[in-house]
Amino acid sequence: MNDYDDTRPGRARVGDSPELAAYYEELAKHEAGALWTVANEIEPWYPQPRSVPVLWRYADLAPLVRKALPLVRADDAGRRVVMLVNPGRRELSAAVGLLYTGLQIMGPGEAMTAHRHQAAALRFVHEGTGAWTIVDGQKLKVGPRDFAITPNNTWHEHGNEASDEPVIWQDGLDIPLVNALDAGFYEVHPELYQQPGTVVNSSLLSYAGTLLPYGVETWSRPYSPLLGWPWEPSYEALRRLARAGEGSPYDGVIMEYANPVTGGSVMPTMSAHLQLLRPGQATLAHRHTGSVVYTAAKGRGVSVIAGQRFEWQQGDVFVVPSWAWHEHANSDPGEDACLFSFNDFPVMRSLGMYREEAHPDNAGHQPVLS
Ligand code: GTQ
Repeated sequence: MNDYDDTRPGRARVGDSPELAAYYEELAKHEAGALWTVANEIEPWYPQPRSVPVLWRYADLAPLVRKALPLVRADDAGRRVVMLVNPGRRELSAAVGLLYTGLQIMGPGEAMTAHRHQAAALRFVHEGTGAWTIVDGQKLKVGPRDFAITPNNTWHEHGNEASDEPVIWQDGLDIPLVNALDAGFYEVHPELYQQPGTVVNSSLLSYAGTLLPYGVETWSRPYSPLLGWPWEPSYEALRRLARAGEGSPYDGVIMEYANPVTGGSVMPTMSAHLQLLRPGQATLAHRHTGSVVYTAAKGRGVSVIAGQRFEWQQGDVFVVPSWAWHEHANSDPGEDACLFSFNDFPVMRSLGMYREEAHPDNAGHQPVLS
């Protein structure tokens, strides 16, 4: 039986008649409607995302992002960002599902003003060595392929202290989620800029080891006290895990950037992963609720998403909509490939909506349609 058969008993299947049409008009005049006219649409058999799979090539986007540097002053724009917009989610400024992403450029010596908002933010650095951010008074320096978080409602500002090259980093925010919940707030810092503390990278000094600070403070906020994850130790962690075992059939060797105090996601609404595909490795297809934004961090490969084939290399960004079949392959026979990604799984899990399944046919692979 076809899963999509809405003529089955138990589904809404009311025909048309002039009497019904008149009745619907009467209801509409009272700001009311008949459930059975929309029931199958608003309660689909399984998720029907408006988002489509998309890949944005860094080689195409980076020149466009650089173009914005002389065109708009940072002070006027607030944040100088080129957003990646899913054709199915334009009205929400979403890259996929309820996740936003964009490429932000900061020129040499630039500093953005401080603000805070209900939306949570994360960063993945594409290029430039001079980037810094101040999160609630803590200054953090980040370099290429480093990951950092700006939890919701923390004061934050950032800039580029290099004298000769711009920084391009990728922002990931849950703005569309916050707006879907009608819960958005935004404040500009009363002094426009924060006073950075005297110790740089203090969250890394305290929390980036395998031991945790003891007895001095108890961390009770709902996000990770560690705010940054440099590339080298993150990549090294993956390589070590690769030595310890096979990894996941769907994701290769995959790790989560974790809150060191709880072991859980770095923030309550978004989680981030780093995964390694061995030379030539091809994973099996699976699907799950929750949307994912991927950034190729190293190497090159191919991902098949909802039957569409996407070739990627370092810097490219692509998205997997909720419940879309997807599988990844490293197309280099000699080098490993790494994907950074962020997602809304913590939302799915905390609301009891996380589901996952393996592709049942074709020895675990989906048919490639295009
Ligand atoms: O840095 O706080 O790309 O508020 C979009 C909205 C970045 C930020 C974005 C934001 C930010």
